[in-house]
Amino acid sequence: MLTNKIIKTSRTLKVFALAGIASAVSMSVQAEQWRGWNIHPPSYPNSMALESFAEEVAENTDGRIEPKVYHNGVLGAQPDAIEQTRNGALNFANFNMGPMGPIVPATNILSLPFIFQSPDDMYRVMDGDIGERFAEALEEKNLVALSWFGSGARSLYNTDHPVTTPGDVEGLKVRVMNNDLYVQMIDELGGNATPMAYSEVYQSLKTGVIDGAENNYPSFESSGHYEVAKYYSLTEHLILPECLCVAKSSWDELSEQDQGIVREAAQNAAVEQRRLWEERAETSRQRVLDDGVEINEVADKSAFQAEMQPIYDDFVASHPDLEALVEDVRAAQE
Ligand code: BDP
Repeated sequence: MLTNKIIKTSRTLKVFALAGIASAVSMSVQAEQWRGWNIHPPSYPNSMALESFAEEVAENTDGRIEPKVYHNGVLGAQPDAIEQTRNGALNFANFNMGPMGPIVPATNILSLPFIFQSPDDMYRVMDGDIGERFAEALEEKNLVALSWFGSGARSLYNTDHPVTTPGDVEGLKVRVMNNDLYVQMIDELGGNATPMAYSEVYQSLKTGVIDGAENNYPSFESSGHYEVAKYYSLTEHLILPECLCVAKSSWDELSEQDQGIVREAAQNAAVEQRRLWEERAETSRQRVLDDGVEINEVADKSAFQAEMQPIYDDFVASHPDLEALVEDVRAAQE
């Protein structure tokens, strides 16, 4: 009887011990579920690139990290998503540098109108040492920028008339992204700027709360704004980089090996995004033209640039520590 009991007990212990090992093993292979924020619909170049990133990370880490992308801004507006990624509630995201300015002042340099001469110049600058300096500034605010996406050039559009001179902006109510710099930008042109979430722009255009906004071809098209705003004027005043950013807390938890995998996947995603972008910009341009949008060139962009000088002056006056970086961004394009 007694021996029987001992045998039984030791069997039970063995079973517990095995269960313990099993749960330890399953804990060590338990996947990190990463939630990723994305404002665009699934067919947008950035979205497709984020999906490839997620897939490559899951595959190359053998499922240790399982990123999932939430498209269409369902996880919130961009300024909120930036905060959530900074505090680790979200793990990764594709952010535009426009709404980043209020949090990371150095990135406002990228929002100075006409700071980049072309998207290619922007890529060249961001892919080099200067891009590293922006990445360091982001990291100080708990965002690890692993690669840079493109977003073409942003131009003004409205429901009423073509814009060919700064005077044509006079009195227009223009939606801008959340950044005081853009309020000043529209003010200098004599318009009235309204910072507003991207998701609210369509309805606001339709109901006349605003007369116009500004964006690149793919966003102008995919958001449906072109259905309402029929005048797209090629001011090309902003050429903004976007990051594939990971929350610093998520990044710091990774082994060196996994950091390497995640970084490489982000860089591959940027290559893909930039390629897809080229195609999509053309498709979107064609689509809005087919829908009756009038696209006009702006022959004298220097007239718009001249109006922007106070923004540069004020920026440097309030951020003397950033003056050198402004100069370096400019000099890198000479
Ligand atoms: C798009 C950007 C997106 C911005 C949006 C906007 O890719 O990140 O949120 O513009 O205007 O071009 O808010």
